[in-house]
Amino acid sequence: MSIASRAHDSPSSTTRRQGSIRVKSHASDFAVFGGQPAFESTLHVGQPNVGRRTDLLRRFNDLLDRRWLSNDGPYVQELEQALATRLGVRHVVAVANGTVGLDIAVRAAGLTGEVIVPAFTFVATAHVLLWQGLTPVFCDVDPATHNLSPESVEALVSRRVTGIIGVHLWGRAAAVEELDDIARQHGLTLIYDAAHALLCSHRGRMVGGFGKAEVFSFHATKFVNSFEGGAIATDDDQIAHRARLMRNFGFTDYDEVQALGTNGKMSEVGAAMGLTSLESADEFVAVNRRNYLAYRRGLAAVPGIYLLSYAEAEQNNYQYVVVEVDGERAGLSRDHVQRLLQAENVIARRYFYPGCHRLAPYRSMPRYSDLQLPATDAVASRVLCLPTGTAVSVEAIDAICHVLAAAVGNGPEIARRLQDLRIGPTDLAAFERARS
Ligand code: T4K
Repeated sequence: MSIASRAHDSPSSTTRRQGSIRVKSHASDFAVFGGQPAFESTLHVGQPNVGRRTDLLRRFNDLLDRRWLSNDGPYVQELEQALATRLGVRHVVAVANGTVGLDIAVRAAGLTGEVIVPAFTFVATAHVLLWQGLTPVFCDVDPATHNLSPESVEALVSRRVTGIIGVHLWGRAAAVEELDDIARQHGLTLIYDAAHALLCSHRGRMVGGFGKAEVFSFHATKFVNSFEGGAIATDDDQIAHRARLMRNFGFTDYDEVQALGTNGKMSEVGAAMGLTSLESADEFVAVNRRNYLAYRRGLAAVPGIYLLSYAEAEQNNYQYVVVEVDGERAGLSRDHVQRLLQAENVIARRYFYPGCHRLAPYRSMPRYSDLQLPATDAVASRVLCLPTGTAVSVEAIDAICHVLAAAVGNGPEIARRLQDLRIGPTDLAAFERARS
């Protein structure tokens, strides 16, 4: 990534440079209206972190020399041990990805019938349930935390419900005490989708040990990655045993299958990346925190664009920089902001718009077609994730914040011009036409 370095050459614009930032003062300075983009190359949310390359390549050589590429190899075992130690849990079962991990955890924990899940989450959380014939009961979130609202969970408990999947969205822990109480009172099994929450804590305790099991993702876009990958963490010996069997077709010996299972194994090459990534995790967190603080400084005085905060008393991985755009105060909707940034070569993401209940296949299923989840709708219409991670410098963040401040400064005019151009949130063709 590099901030645009050429001086602006369009005679029709007043864009000028200040330090390394291309200053935008008027609506016409924005790339969406023909100005020079703030960045010459594209900035993404989720650009992968890469740990120490020499260690990674050494591990690749080792595993090739060993000719042990998968099936519970030494790197997988080492990664599981390293994670169990860092998380303070009895068992970690490494898996091929977070989705398979959730699938296995749901089965290993014995969930049946209906399961309460937030609608404001990555669709995988819901898909694993429907995929195995269970019924997701979509629940609203608390608009302040973006996590399951315990009151709404309580209201959805019925005799068909056997469990709850809480999500620690953005790495901020769910309301674990309240959810624990509800689960205990009603005899429900509580598990967590901890895809975002590796190395995060709640009241000083590491995520990984809450509920019956917690599932992490080590997808390429996560701050610790194993290319693809995930892990189930649990203190429950039975769940761990079942998860290990299920991960490997139910095999207990060469010719002995004891249970139904799938292929959820992590490869050795993935585990090598995971170990290397985990070794640099504290450095990644430090960069993410630096970036988060840079956004906090840069957006502090921008009306209508509010950065979601992380509790400093806890351990956080800061891997998601999340803002909420208040359209009225900013003079621009979230979708307008996303469009503007896209033209500046900043690909911000509307995670997790529009909420699972409004995605296929759920939205056309009678159970969900009229479902009203006002907090989910409101949050999903405001949230925008901004680029961070080791591929993003403070200088780049200053430039993004400058673009956002200037956009809000010209909010009503920009909104009007975008509307005149009929640029909608997913209208890429119109966007390209407007740019050319
Ligand atoms: N539960 C929750 C709450 C989750 O958020 C997720 C996954 C899961 C469960 C399931 O875990 P996994 O089965 O995935 O392990 C991405 C990720 O694919 C997904 O892992 C993640 N959550 C989700 C929030 O984000 P997309 O659809 O946004 O991916 P994509 O291809 O648009 O990539 C995101 C950005 O990252 C792009 O702008 C480009 C950049 N990127 C991506 C890759 C793969 C790179 O720069 N390099 C890369 O190698 O889902």
